[in-house]
Amino acid sequence: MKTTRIGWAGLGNMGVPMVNNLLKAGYPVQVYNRTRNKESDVVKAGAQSAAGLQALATDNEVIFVMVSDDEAAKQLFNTRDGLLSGNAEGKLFIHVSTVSPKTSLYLDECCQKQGALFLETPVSGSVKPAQDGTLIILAGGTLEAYEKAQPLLDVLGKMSIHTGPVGVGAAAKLAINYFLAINIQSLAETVLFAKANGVKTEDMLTIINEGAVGSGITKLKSPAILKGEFPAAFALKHIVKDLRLAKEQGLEAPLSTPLFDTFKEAQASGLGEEDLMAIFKYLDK
Ligand code: NA7
Repeated sequence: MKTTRIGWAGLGNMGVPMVNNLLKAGYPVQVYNRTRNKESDVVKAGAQSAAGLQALATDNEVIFVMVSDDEAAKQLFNTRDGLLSGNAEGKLFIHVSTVSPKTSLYLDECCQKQGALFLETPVSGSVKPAQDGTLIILAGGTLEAYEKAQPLLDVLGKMSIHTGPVGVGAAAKLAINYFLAINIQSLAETVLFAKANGVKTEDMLTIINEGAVGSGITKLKSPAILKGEFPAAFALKHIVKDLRLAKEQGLEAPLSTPLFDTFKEAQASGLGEEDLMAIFKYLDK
């Protein structure tokens, strides 16, 4: 059994498999999720349920936060009985959610005021790499915080990159998710264009995946396209959020506006909780 006591707030699609990997690696993990009954699976796997957010921070040495967006993260850190409401001095907060660099810098400042260390570690990869412990972790923060976090990051990912100070990891994450969105939408558009001209979807996916343009993401998403089922590995609403953040961060590239608009419209049509590959369903009309 490892001795570093870990707290984890946020047990969504990503949080659960990541906690499971820390448990499997022998770490004691205490958990908190806003909807508390969603803690039951990881508790069955050996985690403890924390009394609340304040207790999560005071009882543990390293506290991970993995929630939806900027507002959720700010709430968790700063509500009256939140993570920073007790004595947080000397704690290391590792913030895994995808948020804007501005929010990340703000959370870092809040932690510094309490004498705590802060590291942003958004991840590239969704549920499957989270389950397999093969995420790519984009760290931003001081070298001290990064080195302290490294043994835990090694459990969660196949690699971590210390990209620079707080904010740079968040920016790297927005950039890679822009690339992801382009890949997903272009895959959907290509297959639909081919289908409209008599090419079987299965054949078109084979042509893509066996050739130089095939990639990890085209291979990963092909079964969902063939089945026509899109359970969320990475919810479409999250890519809308990330594209919004990227645009707020200055992304004005030619593809960015139509891409953002299409995913936004798909979300408005009711596909927000499905996987981002459900853009295929939205465009297939
Ligand atoms: P999910 O599966 O949508 O899970 C979101 C989590 O965030 C879940 O635990 C939510 O708790 C929690 N959440 C959302 N809003 C709040 C507020 N206001 N307060 C507390 N907790 C909240 O997301 P993923 O796990 O796929 O992704 C997480 C991040 O990684 C996200 O930034 C992605 O872009 C990448 P709930 O269960 O609803 O009570």
